[in-house]
Amino acid sequence: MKTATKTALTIAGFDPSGGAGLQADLKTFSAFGVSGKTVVTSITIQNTMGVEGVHDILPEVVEQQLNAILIDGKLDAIKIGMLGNELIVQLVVRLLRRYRIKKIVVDPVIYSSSGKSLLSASGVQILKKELLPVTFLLTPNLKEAEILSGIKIKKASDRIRAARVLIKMGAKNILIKGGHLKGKPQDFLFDGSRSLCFDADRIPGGEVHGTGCTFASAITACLAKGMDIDSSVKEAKEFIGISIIGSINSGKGLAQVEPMTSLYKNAERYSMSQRVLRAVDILKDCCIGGLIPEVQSNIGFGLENALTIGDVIGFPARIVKCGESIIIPSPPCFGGSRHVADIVLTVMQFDSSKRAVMNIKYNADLIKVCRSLKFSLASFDRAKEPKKIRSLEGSSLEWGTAFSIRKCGFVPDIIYDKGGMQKEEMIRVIADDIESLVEKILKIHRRYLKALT
Ligand code: PXL
Repeated sequence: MKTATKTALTIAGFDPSGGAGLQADLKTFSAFGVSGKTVVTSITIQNTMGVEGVHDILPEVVEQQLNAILIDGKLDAIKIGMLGNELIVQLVVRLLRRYRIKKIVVDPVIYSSSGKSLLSASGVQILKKELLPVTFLLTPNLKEAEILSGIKIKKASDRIRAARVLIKMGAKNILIKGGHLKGKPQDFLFDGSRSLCFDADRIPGGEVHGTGCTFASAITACLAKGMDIDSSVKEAKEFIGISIIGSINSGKGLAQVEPMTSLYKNAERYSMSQRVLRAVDILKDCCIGGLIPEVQSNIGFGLENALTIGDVIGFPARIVKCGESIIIPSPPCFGGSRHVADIVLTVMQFDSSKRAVMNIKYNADLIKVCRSLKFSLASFDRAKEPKKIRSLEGSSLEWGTAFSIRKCGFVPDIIYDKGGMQKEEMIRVIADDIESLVEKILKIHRRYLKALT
């Protein structure tokens, strides 16, 4: 028999576009390995362009759904999102009280991103009066915190006043999300005596639909797994960042957060390491030792949307010349090749479809070979690197790569330089992916061998 995993329930609205509400919540629970259950409170009519209509479910139908789930087994945590109206708020509170569930996260959904009301005015009053006293964590955005507390939040210090009011109303913990304030998005957690701020960098791009639901569900999943509130918020914050970076543009309106991003990324990581291992096996079999420079070679292959060195797989102990062939002293890993990863990340900023790079030795014959293969080439001169950049460790290759691409007008197949003070001259071969990189390397290798004989 399958062992029971942790379970979480979401009580929320249905969004046909799949970006927010129940669907986002369920995906998020799954991404954390938590088994999810869903009770629908309202059917919204919406797509990526906004909410057109709202049809609340009959209160007795919500009650029957909730009862069916509550009698069926233990829930480790509950997330509450859109409730629609006061009758639904009331019955949810009544049932939750009866079952004495402790870990209740309330995302007080009042308006949609497009401004449509998702909770009636009297629903807001009942939420304040009856739902907050059973709430373990309330996760309002700034506007919701203002509406519920009656306090205008203009600056960071207003948050604690609003949070105090909400604690007085009965919620045990308040997390006021700062995503809509100017500057760095900072979330503010308060338990009545202790406060904690969570910082993150603002992710470029416009507004993304479904972030509130996904964030609150991620916290709920962490709480369900037994994590404490601080670690739950921290982990959920990381998760929502990754899910925003992976957001999907599937319609004519807003992009939608993608809670599966971290799972997709991990699956991609696994398949990439397999592909890279296969690639070096081929390079080994083809005895490309003659292409390896004094400082040895490395390969970098970036995840789709790679942003940091940790998103680029490479060989921590490089690819080492061993006579005519090569050896791999240690297996590839993400974050394993700083220099080549710097090149991959820079290339990807110009053309995200070019994700693989390998450095090979430079000589005039090899440049001739690359030209004869009709590869596009660009070069940079290390002596021309601005002093300011040279003093920054690790930035030379980024500068040289960006310089070459700008000069060329596109990402070429080859970027080379003739070295500098204690820097060996080098050729970097650039390709879409690891397989086409191997193809290019082997073309160079074969023609180079021919040229030598
Ligand atoms: O993001 C708030 C929200 C929550 N739940 C549902 C929604 C929306 C916003 O549109 O549709 C169902």
